[in-house]
Amino acid sequence: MALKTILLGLALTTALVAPPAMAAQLTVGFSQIGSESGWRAAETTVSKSEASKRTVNLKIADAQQKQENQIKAIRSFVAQGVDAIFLAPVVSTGWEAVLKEAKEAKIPVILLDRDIDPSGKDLYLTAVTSDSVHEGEVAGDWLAKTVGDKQCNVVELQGTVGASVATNRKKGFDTAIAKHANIKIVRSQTGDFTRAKGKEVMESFIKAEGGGKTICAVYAHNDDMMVGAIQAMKEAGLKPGKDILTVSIDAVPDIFKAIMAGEANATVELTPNMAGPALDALIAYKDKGTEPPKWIQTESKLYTAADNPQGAYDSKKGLGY
Ligand code: GYE
Repeated sequence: MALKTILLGLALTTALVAPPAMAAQLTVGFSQIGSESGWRAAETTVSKSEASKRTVNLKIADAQQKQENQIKAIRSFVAQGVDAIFLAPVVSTGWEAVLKEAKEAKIPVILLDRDIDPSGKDLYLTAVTSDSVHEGEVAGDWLAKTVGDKQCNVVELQGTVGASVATNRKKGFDTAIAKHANIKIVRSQTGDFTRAKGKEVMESFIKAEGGGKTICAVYAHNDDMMVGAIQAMKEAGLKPGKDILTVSIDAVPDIFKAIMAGEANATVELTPNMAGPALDALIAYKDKGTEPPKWIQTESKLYTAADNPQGAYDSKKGLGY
């Protein structure tokens, strides 16, 4: 073959395998709630790694649980002209004005892990969340199945007041137990999704319920509050997981430890990877104009001692919980 042909061939091959002109790197601003729970910490860690896998520049602003800080962060992302905004809304109301500003600036907003009121539907591109009503139902169904016909007084640790997930997890659980006259919620209070408040509120429930004797089960809207509640029960001389049943949500490594120790009974898993699907939807939208569905739903799976808690624990390690 003539040298010229070989050289031409080489040049063509190189042209074919050379990457196409690199799309401009995307910058995404993420208004994160804070670090109230192990799940939230893992979500932040996983978001960073999912962004770097896709060479997206992710700027995270920690709002320390305050909506006003989230609003400020969004305004600052708009001023910086980011390509998109991810928002984990601490509460479900009060977003209209700031999300309109983002919309006017043509910056798409994607909700992560919590929802806003339905009236705000046209103010965001998509929401990556679990079905949090269903999570509550899964928890309630597990309890109903476990107690059978036995009379069961439940105490409930709610998540942050006004958060979509707290409202929905309550609603789902209430619906599930409404079918069972023997199960009722006797006390319900917010523990703000934290271990410390979960423990504090559980202590007051135990006092109010004859040292815990009249409590059959604890339902907590997240595992961190349950870990706090387990501590409170142990300090009161009770045996969580035996005297008092537990069911909560998130599937953080520490709840698997408690399940293995026989001190917790069940958890509903929530993936900390909300950013991965959000980034894929965003990239497809930017590159090809693909409109994502309004809701990208993650799975909710129940775990008990029968579901290889050691394996679940191992698979969660290193994810930043
Ligand atoms: O379950 C809880 C957290 O919004 C789904 O927030 C999230 C919840 C999660 O702090 O642990």
